[in-house]
Amino acid sequence: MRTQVGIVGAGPAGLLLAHLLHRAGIDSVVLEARSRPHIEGRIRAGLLEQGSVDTLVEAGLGDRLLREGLAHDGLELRFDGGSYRIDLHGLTGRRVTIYGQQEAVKDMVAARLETGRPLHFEVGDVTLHDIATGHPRITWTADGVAQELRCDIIAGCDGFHGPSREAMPPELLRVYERVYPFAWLGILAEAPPISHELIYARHAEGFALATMRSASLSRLYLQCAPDEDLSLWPDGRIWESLVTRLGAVNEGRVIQKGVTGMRSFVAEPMRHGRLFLAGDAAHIVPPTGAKGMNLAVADVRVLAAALTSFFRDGDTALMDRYSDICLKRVWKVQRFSWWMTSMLHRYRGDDPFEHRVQVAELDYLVHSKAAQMALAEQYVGLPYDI
Ligand code: FAS
Ligand code: PHB
Repeated sequence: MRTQVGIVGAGPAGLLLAHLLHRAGIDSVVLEARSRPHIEGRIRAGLLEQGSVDTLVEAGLGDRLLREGLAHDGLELRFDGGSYRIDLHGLTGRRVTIYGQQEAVKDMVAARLETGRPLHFEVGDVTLHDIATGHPRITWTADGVAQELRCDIIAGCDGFHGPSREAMPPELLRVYERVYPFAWLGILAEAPPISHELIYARHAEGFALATMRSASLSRLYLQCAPDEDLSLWPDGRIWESLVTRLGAVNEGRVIQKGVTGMRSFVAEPMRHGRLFLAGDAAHIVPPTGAKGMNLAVADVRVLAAALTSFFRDGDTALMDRYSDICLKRVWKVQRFSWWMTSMLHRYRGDDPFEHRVQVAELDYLVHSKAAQMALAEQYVGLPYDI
């Protein structure tokens, strides 16, 4: 099999890249380890920056997003018994949109299948070869039959646990990581959201976040231990803890429950030879800043432009700058996500100094327009570098 770009992974990064390349007349093959129902059912991110919405709409992927997405002009912070709204749109003229990641994946899978170009599900043993040459290859198995794809470029969009980052020469790879001493227990519940906007709550018992997927579907998270045993959290205990931390909730049938670990992770560089990493394959952020999927979109915008220059004009300038351009944004978003996480979570529960400093940070934030502008312009999404 031969193509121009071999894409490993059909998450937001891989699917969006395939779509943008197809629109530029560049051929690709997408290889995905899981089944279509699995990737379309994976409950993950939910919040899109203005730039991500604009990117999807401009690419012709935004019809349902514009119909069903929930546009938000602000968010709420709760701490020390108080409740404060940050006027995102008033401060920046931009807004964020709630649209489940799995919905965006469904839209992009449908768009890919409509092109008739290859998207292989349930592939096995994906292995990258000759990435430092001009003729990289990907081998894999489909129904136990060995396959090979010869291509000009490989895009590693296979998430944190995929093979692409592992294919980078270890002596060239620099990894930066911080693992947080807590996780998020997330639920999806058939209950109307308690507010039309998101609520981030800092509480002595721990962090909580009230978000949503529709007017009748709530998405709620609460801070828990990093190795939390979900069996110790029956629904009743979850609702009780959410009431303690948020002040009030609308209870309903819990239809999904899971624990998500929290880490900050960056692998540099994001490119070696003809292999380009994008999205979670290169970086992970704690979800407090709602940036994971949005960073994947930002990487792919740069990669699609770089590969278009390469295939159309033989110009490698943008390819050669790909990693540097992406990492400039990645590190700003890492810092923002780390800051939001540090301000809102209980680290060392009995540390009175930590408690006072966190409350002071939040108190300064909600009483300073300058501080609110700093939060707002990062939360709605910084302008793209290119
Ligand atoms: P993805 O991980 O989405 O996609 C990678 C794809 O590669 C997957 O489909 C995988 O099956 C495939 N793959 C892996 N190995 C492969 C192989 N060997 N061969 C072929 N395919 C392979 N972000 C937020 O902003 N807010 C949140 O609340 C949030 N919650 C999250 C909860 C969980 C449990 C996780 C894991 C992540 C969460 N994220 C959240 C972050 C998440 O949304 C990611 O940032 C986003 O999925 C990144 O997209 P991709 O880079 O495409 O990676
Ligand atoms: C979500 O809706 O899943 C969500 C929103 C904001 C976050 C994290 C998750 O910071």
